[in-house]
Amino acid sequence: MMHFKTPVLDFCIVFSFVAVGFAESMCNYPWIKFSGHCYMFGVDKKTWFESKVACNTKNAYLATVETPKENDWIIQQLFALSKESYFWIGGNTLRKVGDWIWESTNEKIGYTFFHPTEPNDPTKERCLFYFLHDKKAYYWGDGACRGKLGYICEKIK
Ligand SMILES: [Ca+2]
Ligand SMILES: [Ca+2]
Repeated sequence: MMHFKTPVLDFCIVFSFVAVGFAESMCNYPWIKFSGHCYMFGVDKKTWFESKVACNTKNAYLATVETPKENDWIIQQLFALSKESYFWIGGNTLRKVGDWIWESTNEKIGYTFFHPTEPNDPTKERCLFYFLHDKKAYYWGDGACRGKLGYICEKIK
């Protein structure tokens, strides 16, 4: 109990309260935290470009899905949300047909989770989205960028 009164310990207690408060304030509703990032699931339907702008105005970007863990977590959220079956994410081939990149980083898409029948129209469908197949499973597909879907924003916490 003697130690509780030392200035150093008092400082540590105050600091940890401040640190926890700060971290929580960075993923406020409707943002959801996963692995150091915050995600927001938009269900007001927008084109891919409108979705990108909507994310950018929230200091975020259309989601980049780079690992199976991130993909699995997002799909869990989509099932939990169950308000919309189509969601834009940040992948596109706008610079070159068949050349998938993430819009926010310009990096080539490595890991993918396309349905076996997708991508199925490389010249016309140049933006990346999640869709619910047979009401059972979410996959990625290529879609016409002007289509109006839900969207997933992501930002660093
Ligand atoms: Ca990501
Ligand atoms: Ca397609």
